[in-house]
Amino acid sequence: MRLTLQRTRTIGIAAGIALLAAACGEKGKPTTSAPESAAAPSAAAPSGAGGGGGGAALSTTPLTPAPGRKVIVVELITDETGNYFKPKKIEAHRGDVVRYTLKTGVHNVHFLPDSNPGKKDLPPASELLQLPGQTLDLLVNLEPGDYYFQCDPHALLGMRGELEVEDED
Ligand SMILES: [Cu+2]
Repeated sequence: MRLTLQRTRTIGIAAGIALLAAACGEKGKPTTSAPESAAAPSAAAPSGAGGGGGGAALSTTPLTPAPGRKVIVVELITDETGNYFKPKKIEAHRGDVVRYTLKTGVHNVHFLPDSNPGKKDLPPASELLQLPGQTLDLLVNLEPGDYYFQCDPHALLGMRGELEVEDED
């Protein structure tokens, strides 16, 4: 009785080892097609800041202003008075970072092309921000001029703003 038990146990362990070995073997197989270098999109991160062209974008990761430039915080708010950007009018120089920051509510930021006739390099509409503290950074590299932006869900309720890009000084 005892012997049999012991025996089965040993067999069990042996089987386990065999299984393990098989699993390892499988993992060890040379991976045939490694889709690594498919396409490294140089999309995000206007790392140089300031100098460089390229379209603007609203970045969910914080950006750094160009040397000597600043971060301008614009809050996105829902409260008993409504839905709004604060401030709703901002002045920026090229190389500044406009940091849209969600305080309350659910909002996005959209530089609506139809409301910005003739303007180039408008960032595409952002996703909705839902978590307080979430940010969208815009490194300002737009041509000088006045730009309109809005929150899509609340535009008709007056959640609109204006970004004035100053001439270089
Ligand atoms: Cu909104």
